[in-house]
Amino acid sequence: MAESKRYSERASAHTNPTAIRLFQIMERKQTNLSVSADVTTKAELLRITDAVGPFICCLKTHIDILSDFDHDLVNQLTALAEKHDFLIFEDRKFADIGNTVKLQYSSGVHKIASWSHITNAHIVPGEGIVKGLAEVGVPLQRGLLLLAEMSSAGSLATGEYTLEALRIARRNKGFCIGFIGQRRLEGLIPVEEKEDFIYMSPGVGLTSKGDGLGQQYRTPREVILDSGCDIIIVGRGIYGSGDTAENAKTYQKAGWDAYLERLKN
Ligand code: 5IU
Repeated sequence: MAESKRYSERASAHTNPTAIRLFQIMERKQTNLSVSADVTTKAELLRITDAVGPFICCLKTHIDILSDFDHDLVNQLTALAEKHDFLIFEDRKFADIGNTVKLQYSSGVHKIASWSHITNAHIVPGEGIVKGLAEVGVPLQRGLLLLAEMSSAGSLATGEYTLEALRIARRNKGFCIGFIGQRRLEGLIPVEEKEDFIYMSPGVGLTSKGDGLGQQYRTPREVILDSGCDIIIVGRGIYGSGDTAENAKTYQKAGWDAYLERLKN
């Protein structure tokens, strides 16, 4: 099972260039932390990114919430990704038919595919969404995550829907590198030894249990050790209050300690 292997071992066995880079960064920097910076100005996003950069493997963005988006921001984020050695994941949650998402991914104001190493998609429209995104993402060596589950209360992504995400990912292995979810799914359907999906999990907090708008938090230990996910995604727990860099360091340690403990099992 992938979850009992080191990230470095998984890097050597993988075939997707983005997945390989991600695992290598995780091992090199000893971090399974992704910071989600949901802020609405360029200055704030760049401040948070520079502060958390040394402690993360991946920065998760919502580029469409910025009031002052421009291409200089993309250049600066890309420079910070090189300076601190992390990947960029635009949490776009594509949800339309293949032909439309292809255009949303490649074009428009944001041109997501040109700078974002990883993006994600709902499977509501069916497999065509993956085919459409792949036409843009595969030539650029990008990686796609499917939304298998959500952290919010009352999420409809459960049961058969979640299993279908796994089946779609299996049929599109070169490009689908994993899932956004709350737990490893492989136990639910027999796994092939060579398969290795990355599980990134949002809804992570060390102190808070929720936000009054449906978000539900679990600890890094619950996510990495108990649920077998690979990467914790943390937002307000890091930039919400206190010292951003110190908070990131705390979550990095909590996530990495849980991973080391998992390896012992
Ligand atoms: N996010 C979730 N839950 C999900 C998915 C995405 O919280 O199931 I899919 C996003 C929303 C936000 C970040 O960008 O992850 C979590 O931020 P906080 O840690 O501030 O709640």
